[in-house]
Amino acid sequence: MLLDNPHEFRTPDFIKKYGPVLTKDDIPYPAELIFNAGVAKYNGKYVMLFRNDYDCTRETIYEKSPETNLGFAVSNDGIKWEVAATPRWAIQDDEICRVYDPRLTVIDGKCYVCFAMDTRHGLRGGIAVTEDFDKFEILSLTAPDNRNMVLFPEKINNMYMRLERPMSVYGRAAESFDLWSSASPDMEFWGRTKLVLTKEQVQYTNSKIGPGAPPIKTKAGWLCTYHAVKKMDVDLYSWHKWNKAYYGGLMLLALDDPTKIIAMADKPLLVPDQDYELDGFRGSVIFPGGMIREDSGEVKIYYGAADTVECLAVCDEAELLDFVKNKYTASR
Ligand code: BMA
Repeated sequence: MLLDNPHEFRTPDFIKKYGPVLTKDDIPYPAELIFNAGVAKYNGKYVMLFRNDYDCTRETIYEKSPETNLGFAVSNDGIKWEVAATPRWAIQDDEICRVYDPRLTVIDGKCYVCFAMDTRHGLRGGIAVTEDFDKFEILSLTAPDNRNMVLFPEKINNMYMRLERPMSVYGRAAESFDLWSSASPDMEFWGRTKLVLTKEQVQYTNSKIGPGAPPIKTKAGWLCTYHAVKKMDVDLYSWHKWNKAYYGGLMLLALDDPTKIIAMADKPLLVPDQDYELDGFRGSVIFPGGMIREDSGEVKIYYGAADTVECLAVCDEAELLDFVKNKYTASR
């Protein structure tokens, strides 16, 4: 059965959706919701760190929060994944409740993991480094509340840079979160924090925005995805009452100063329009977390769909650049 699509936009036709590349059926340990993965090319393979929410069912998930761990998978082609026998990262102690929504960036041969950490005293954004996806060394944690951090893949003007989404409570209307950047000389101390994109600049959102996948470098600028939330008047297909649609957006930041936007697509890049995106734990959620540019110019975009499965969409860098400058026409 094809579900009704309640969205006013459609995914542009140059995006080829592959569908889910990882679901709970692929996981050799307790797993229910597989989504919001970070993906990178590392030591000649594609690597993925994915979020696994488990110990939950459709009936009970709102009475009892699921458990969360991060699983690890490798691939030769970025499409078929081999999942490691055990989960790789789960932290829980008196203060830390869980880590989730990882994003991966390789810098100078090391793999950095940005993650969200729920603690008893608020939500923190963290950066860790790993060489083997077995041991993770945490390099920095933000003050609460902050999350959705992504790192640029190289130093810019001699500084590491990240995009992030602090959650302003007092100075802003409810759930009006924006996208910011910070810089660091060493991955530990972060400062020079600047506002990059406000939710008012995104025409198709009436709620919050936040970074998506780590940016990729093109000759024209840094291509960055972000998520943008629209509260809908209709109930979306979900395991529970849910009306927040998440779209994938696209912007281009200046190469020498990525706090400056040089182009922005006025329509969403990824719109939930397939059954596996429309229906699930939280229907109509698209959450980009990984983007890989191949030497051929092909770009692979990985995203969580409906907070239930991990998906892949493929397109071409040239088409993304046309789209971000609002020059894409279906007939090109
Ligand atoms: C956000 C985060 C994401 C999730 C999204 C939609 O606030 O919790 O992990 O994918 O909501 O539920």
